[in-house]
Amino acid sequence: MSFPADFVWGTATSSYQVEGAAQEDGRGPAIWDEFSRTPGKVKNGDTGDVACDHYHRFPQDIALMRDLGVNGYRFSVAWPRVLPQGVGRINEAGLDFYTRLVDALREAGIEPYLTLYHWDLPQALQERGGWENPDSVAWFSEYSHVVSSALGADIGHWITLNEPFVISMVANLMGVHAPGKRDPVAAYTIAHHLMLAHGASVPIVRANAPGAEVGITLDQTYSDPLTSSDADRRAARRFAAFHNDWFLEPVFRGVYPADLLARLEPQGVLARVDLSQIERARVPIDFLGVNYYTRSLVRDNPGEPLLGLDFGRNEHGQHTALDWEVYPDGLLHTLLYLRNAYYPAKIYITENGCAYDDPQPSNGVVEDPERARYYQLHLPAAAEAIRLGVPVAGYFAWSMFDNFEWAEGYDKRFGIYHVDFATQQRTPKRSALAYRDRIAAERTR
Ligand code: IFM
Repeated sequence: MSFPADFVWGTATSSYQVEGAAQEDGRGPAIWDEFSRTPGKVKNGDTGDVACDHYHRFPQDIALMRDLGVNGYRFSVAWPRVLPQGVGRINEAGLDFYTRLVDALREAGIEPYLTLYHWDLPQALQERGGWENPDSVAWFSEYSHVVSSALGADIGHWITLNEPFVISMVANLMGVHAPGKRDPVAAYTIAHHLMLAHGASVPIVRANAPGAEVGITLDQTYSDPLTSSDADRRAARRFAAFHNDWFLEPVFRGVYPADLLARLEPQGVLARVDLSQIERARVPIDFLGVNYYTRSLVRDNPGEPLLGLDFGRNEHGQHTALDWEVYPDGLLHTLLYLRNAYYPAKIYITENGCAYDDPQPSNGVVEDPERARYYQLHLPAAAEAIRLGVPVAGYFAWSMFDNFEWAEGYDKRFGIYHVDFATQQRTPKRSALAYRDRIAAERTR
C-alpha cells in the first residue's frame, strides 16, 4: 500500500454531532434541536445539546489530532450559529468560534476542510418550508456569502453540502432524519433545490476565497444485485441511479439520469421540480468529496411503488453494529466508476468508517479490533484506486470522536477516539493508534 507524498490524512466531524453549546453565544435553534426533542425520533431521547462539547474543548481536541499526525480536519459550520434566523442578522460570536477553531488548526499544522451544510438547518427557515421552499437557494447563497466572506482568506477547501441524498431522501422520504417527513414529492423537490443551492454557492465561495478549492460531498453506496437475474441487475442499477447518480449527474452534467427520470416522471413525484433548471447545478468544481461506508444488495420487487426494489443481506458477510456490510471492494468499484463516468478533477474520501459496540476503556485504550480491521481493509482499496489512476488526494476517517449519530443518538459509536459522555474524557481506540502508525509509516516511505 502506498499513497502519494502529498496525500491528505484527516479525520472528520460535523457541527451538530460534536459541538454541543446549543444555546450558547447566540446560536439559534436548528431543526435537529426540534427533532431530537420530539418523542420517539432519536434513540433514548438523546439530543446534541452537549454532544462532545467540542465548542469548548476544541483546543484539546486539536492537540489530539496533532498527536495522530493528521494534516486535515473536516468540520462543518452550524448555520444557526452564524445566522440564528437563517438569514438577516449575523451573529458575530458564531463566526468568531470558527475563526478561533481555524486559527488553532493552522497553529497545529492541520489544514481545515470546511463543510457549509451538514444538516443543521436553522429552525426559523424550516418554519418557512425549509429546503422545500424555492427561496432556500437564495437563503443558502446568503449564508455561503456570510461564511466565505468572513473566513475566505483562511480556508483553502470548501464543501458546499454534505450528502444531499440523506438531506432529501432519508429526512423527507423515509422520515428518519429531521424534519422527519415521508413525502416523495417533498423529497424530490428538496433534492432539486439542494442541487441548485450547490450551483449557486460555488461561485460565491470562489469570489470570497480566491484560490481555494471548492467541491461537494456525495455519499455513495455500491449496489450489487442480490442474484444474477436480469430483474435484480436492473433493480441494482435503479438503486444506484436513485442513491448516487441522481446527484452526480446534475453536478457533473447538469441533467438528471434519464433512466430514473423516465420512471419517476409519470409517477408525479417531480411535480414541483422545474427540470429545465437543473443545468444550474453544473458549475466547475475542484474536487468531489466521497463518503463511502457499505454496499447495498438489491432485489427486484415490483410491489414497491417508487423504484420497484427492496434489499437483501449477505449472510456470509461481516457487518457493523448498524448491520452495514463491511465491503471494501465497493470503495474501489465506486472510485473507478466515478473516474470512468464523471472524470472528477480530484476526489477526497471525506468519510469512511464504522460503528461497533466497543468495550470500555482499559489502561488508556479502547480495544476495537473490528474497526481497526475495517480501516485496514479500506485503505488498500483507496491505494489500489490511486494505482489504477483515480485522482484520490485525501482520506478522512469518520469520525475523530464518538458523537451524536443522528436518529441513533449516542448509541452507535463511530469514533476512533472513545468519548465518555458523562465526563467528556477522550480515550484513543486501537484503531486511532493504528491510523497514527499508518500515517507515520506513509510519511517515512
Ligand atoms: O454520522 C454520519 C455523518 O453525519 C454523515 N455520513 C454518515 C455518518 C455515519 O452514519
